[in-house]
Amino acid sequence: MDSPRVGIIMGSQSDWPTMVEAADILDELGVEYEARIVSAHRTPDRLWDYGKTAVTRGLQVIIAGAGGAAHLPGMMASKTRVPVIGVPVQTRALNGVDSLYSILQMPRGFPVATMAIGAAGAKNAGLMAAGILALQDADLAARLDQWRADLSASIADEPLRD
Ligand code: RP5
Repeated sequence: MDSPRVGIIMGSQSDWPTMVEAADILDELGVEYEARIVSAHRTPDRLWDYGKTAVTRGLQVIIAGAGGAAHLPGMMASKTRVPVIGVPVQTRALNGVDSLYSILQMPRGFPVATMAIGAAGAKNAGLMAAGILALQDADLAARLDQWRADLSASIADEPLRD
């Protein structure tokens, strides 16, 4: 099996129903990935090791999802130059606005590409990762172009009437 080019990390098992959207679209596009639970607060040493070894393990994009005080994407961006795409997981208390602001407001010098809150953000994170990899991978670029064309073709010209 090829080594993963994308790392999908999340703060908790409870984030998986959101982050599976990223995994599913990467499966559909034939992109190798790994999925790991890495928590900024609960497993900081695991976060440190993951970031420290990301480049040497061949990861080219990291998708990081977390909710609430969502420090995982930003902390990962501080530890590796591998581009980090952040997914704000929807929370019960504040609907994910807490996650969004936690991920979005990075200090200058350590960017995180922040997606929309929840499942749409996770799916777009997968598509964004594929788009980055497609810059150097013509076969993947063709698959992504086809996926986009299929989506466009599936949109009706007119709304269905009741
Ligand atoms: C964050 O706390 C996780 O990313 C998750 O979204 C949130 C809640 O975690 P659990 O209490 O469900 O494990 O660290």
